[in-house]
Amino acid sequence: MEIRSTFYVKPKSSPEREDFNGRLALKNAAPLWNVLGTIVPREPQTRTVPAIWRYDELRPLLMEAGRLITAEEAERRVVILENPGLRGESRITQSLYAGLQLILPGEVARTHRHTAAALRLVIEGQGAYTAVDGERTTMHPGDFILTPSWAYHDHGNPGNTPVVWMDGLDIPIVNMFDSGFAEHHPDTMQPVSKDEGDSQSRYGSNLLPIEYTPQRKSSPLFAYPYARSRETLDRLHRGGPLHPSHGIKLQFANPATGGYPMPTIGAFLQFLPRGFRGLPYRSTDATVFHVIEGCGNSQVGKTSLSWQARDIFVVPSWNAVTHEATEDVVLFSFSDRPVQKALGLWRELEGATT
Ligand code: 1HN
Repeated sequence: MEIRSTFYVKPKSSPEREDFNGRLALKNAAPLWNVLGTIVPREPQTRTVPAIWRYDELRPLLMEAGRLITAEEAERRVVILENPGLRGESRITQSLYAGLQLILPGEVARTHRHTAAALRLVIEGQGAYTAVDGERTTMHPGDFILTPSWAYHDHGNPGNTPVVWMDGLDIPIVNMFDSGFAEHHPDTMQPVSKDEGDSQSRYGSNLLPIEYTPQRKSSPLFAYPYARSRETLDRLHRGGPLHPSHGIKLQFANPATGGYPMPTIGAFLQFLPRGFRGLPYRSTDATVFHVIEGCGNSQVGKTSLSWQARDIFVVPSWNAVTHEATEDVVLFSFSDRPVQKALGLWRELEGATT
């Protein structure tokens, strides 16, 4: 990688130094002074680039995948969204994976679990379910659904329309630690042991089981229905005020702790009224946005991205972003913010300059 930082200037090369570097290389060693500015940048120097995935362009390809391979053969029929700066790495940002998953009427995606945690944001279709911990949740467009680390999960579509959702996983984080495990459940469809809505009643009604002690690091509420969060945005919009960069922006919460829904992934929902022109904002958590409603454009660093409902776009770490809404807009987004905060790394800045 080219050194763009002014924090540290790479020393000049000389035949003697090159010879020395060559002899270090033979011993699996290298001089720090040639890489210091790259590995310790003055500010983030990411390979992740601003990018957009237009649903209108990807949907026909996803439906073609539906003819090419079954959910059974694929295990999960997913088209990975790869950042153009990170091709071949199965990631949309340095730390996160994203994909578009299709499940056709009558299909099931068999039960498995893995240490990587997942979120789903439903994009289109009705009548599919995802099952976690013995409870099925029916998926509706805009619903935000969690699959915690090491939780058995399967999907099925007993309805009669194709169902598509965005998957977001912390795979690059898990793999950075080489802590990935996965296994199948003995049953294709895990046994249903709870009524639909059980976790919603138990944890999602401003009440908790008496003396509740969290059983895992993720939210015990694994579905956040869009109908409820949309109504919240609507009420808050009527009450104002708007944040100058974010409009009305909320974070999804673990009702048992008030913290993020998962230890590795934070998720957010925001409303931008028609005509909104935000001020620039930057943060160190590269963020994946999905447009639930409306259209507009975002200036991301030097790149202008115009988007409409169902598109997905990425704002890399420390890139200034400015959102504009040409209609009333609802944006869902997710990032590794909980990890950065836990490690004391997270920074944000309002305004375009450092
Ligand atoms: C996975 O288990 C799902 O359960 C989706 O729907 C995408 C990408 C990589 C690894 C596991 C799912 C995945 C995945």
